Amino acid sequence: MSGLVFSRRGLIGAASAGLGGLALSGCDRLTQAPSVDHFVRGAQGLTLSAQRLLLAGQPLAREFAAKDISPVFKANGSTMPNDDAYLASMDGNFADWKLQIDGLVAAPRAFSLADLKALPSRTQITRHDCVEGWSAIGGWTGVQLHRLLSMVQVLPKARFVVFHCADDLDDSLDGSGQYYESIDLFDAFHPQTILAYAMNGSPLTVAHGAPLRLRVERQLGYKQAKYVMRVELVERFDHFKGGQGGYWEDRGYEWYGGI
Ligand SMILES: Nc1nc2c(c(=O)[nH]1)N[C@H]1C(S)=C(S)[C@@H](COP(=O)(O)O)O[C@H]1N2
Ligand SMILES: [Mo]
Repeated sequence: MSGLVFSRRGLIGAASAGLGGLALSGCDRLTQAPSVDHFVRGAQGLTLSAQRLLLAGQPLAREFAAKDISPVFKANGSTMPNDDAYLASMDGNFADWKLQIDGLVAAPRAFSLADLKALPSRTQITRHDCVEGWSAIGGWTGVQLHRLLSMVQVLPKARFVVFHCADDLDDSLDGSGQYYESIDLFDAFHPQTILAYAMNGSPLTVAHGAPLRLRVERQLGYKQAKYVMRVELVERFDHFKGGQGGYWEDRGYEWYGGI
């Protein structure tokens, strides 16, 4: 496997060659035809398993024991979104809340909190590192993002996952202060990348991002988007807000916030 460079197009190309030399270029037009639809689906499946194979060599972020959990885990950034729809939903204990997943997917879908909790979950105790100079160990339970992505069927064109949040940090009227984040498909399919609804065994509090927040454990605190309302699959993110792929990235932070 050494010497393999991660490239969705390369993998799809290899897959299509193996399936009889069909080229996938121009697949946007081809997906209209039902006979070709079957083939594209097959290629997508192959791409996902190829991704999993590549991820097999990927390190997991360190996981800790329950005894290591920090007695205090600071809440940082927004701790109470100011959005009316969010606040109304919060008053109803998020019973009417839904996570929308759309963009470059074949089957866009909305998930209630109950839907998400009914799926298999993952719990991980990890260290959160904020660029402001503090760290804390916490336990997170949620659904692995790859499960949701396979349910909505990511299209071959997709390269990034954008998380749209409920909070507007600088209260700007034009929405430019709305928190958002993005990761590539590599991180999106990583087994420790989860959308968490519980922290240290209890439902996520509003201060920590209720009802749902991202945990992408090999990256810094600002990537861990809280109050996630919508997950959008995109080919590029330069048309969002400041074009750098995240609220803090638009204000100078690195897009890949590796630890
Ligand atoms: N929606 C949203 N997500 C966010 C933030 C925010 O202000 N709004 N702050 C980020 C930063 S800088 C950090 S360190 C963590 C803090 O998560 P915590 O409040 O659970 O400690 O959330 C990140 N995700
Ligand atoms: Mo942070």
